[in-house]
Amino acid sequence: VPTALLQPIEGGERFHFTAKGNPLLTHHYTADPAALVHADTLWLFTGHDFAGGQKGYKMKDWLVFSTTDMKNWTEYPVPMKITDFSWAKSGDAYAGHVAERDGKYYWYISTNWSGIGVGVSDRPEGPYRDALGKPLLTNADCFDSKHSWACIDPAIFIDDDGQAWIFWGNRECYYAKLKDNMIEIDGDIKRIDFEGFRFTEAPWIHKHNGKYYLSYATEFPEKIAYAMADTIDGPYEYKGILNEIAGNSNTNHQAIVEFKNQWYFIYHNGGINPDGGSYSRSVCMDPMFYNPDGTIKRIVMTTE
Ligand code: FUB
Repeated sequence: VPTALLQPIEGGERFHFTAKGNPLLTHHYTADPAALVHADTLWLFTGHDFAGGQKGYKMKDWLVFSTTDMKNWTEYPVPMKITDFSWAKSGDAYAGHVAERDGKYYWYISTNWSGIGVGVSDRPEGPYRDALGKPLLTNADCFDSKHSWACIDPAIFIDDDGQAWIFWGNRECYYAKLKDNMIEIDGDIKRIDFEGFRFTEAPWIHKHNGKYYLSYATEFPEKIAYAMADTIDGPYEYKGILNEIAGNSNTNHQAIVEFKNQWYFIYHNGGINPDGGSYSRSVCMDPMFYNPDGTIKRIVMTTE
C-alpha cells in the first residue's frame, strides 16, 4: 500500500522510497529476504506478511525492490503470487531465493506442505511464471523429515565453475546440484551433518576468499549460526552465532551478499511497533565484517 513515503515513478507502476534505517520498509511487513547483486544493482526479494499479529503466517505473495546505493530504493508491482503455483494447495508463500543464469531469473519458492517450486522471468523485477507446473522438490525428497514444512527455504549458490546448487530444509538441511537449465535436480540429494549442527531452517551459502560459508537458523526462537568448509560438500566446521534473536520475532531468516565492496547481512525482525511480531515481520540490513582468519564478526543490529 503506497503511503506518503513513496513517490510514484513513471505512471505509478513503480515507487521510489528513501531508506531511513532499520527496518528498511515501514509500509509493508516483509520477511525472508533474499538478495541478488547484478551489475550495479542490489535486488531484494522478500516474503510478504500481513499486519495484525494473527497467530500463524498469512503470506499470499512476494515483493521485489532494488537499489544502486542502499539509500534510494525502487519498489515494483507484485511480481509473483502463491496462486501462480496451482499445485501449491496450502496457499502459503514461504521463503524464496532468486538466481540468474543466461539472462533469465529463477525464483525458487517454498510453500507449506506442497514443497519447493520455481518461477521464471526475463527480468529480475518479474512478473514471474511457474517454470515447471509442479514442484521441483517435495517432502518425499526429504529423507525421514516429512512434517508439513520439511521442504522449505531454498537457497541457491552458483559456484565459480558455473555449477548451481540448491540447499533447503527444516530440521534437516539437504542439498543437491541443479542442471544447467536450473529447473531439474542433477544427481543425488545429500544431507548436511556435522558436529554441533543444530539446524532449524533458512540455509544460505556464500563464498569468501575460497571458503564456503553455510549460515542457517538454529534453535527456536531462532538465532543465525554459521559453519565453514573448504569444499561445498564439507566437512563443515561450526563457527558460532552470527545474529541473536531478532526483536520480537521467533524467526530471523538471513541473506548474505557483497555489494560494492561491502558485505551485508539482511534479515527480518518483528520491528514495526506496535503491530510487529513473529507473523508481521520487517526486513532489516546491517554491514557484515570478517576477521583476518576468515571468521565473521557478530552482527550488530542497528537502527541505521
Ligand atoms: O516465512 C515463513 C517461514 O518462516 C520461512 O519459510 C522460514 O524461514 C521462517 O522465516
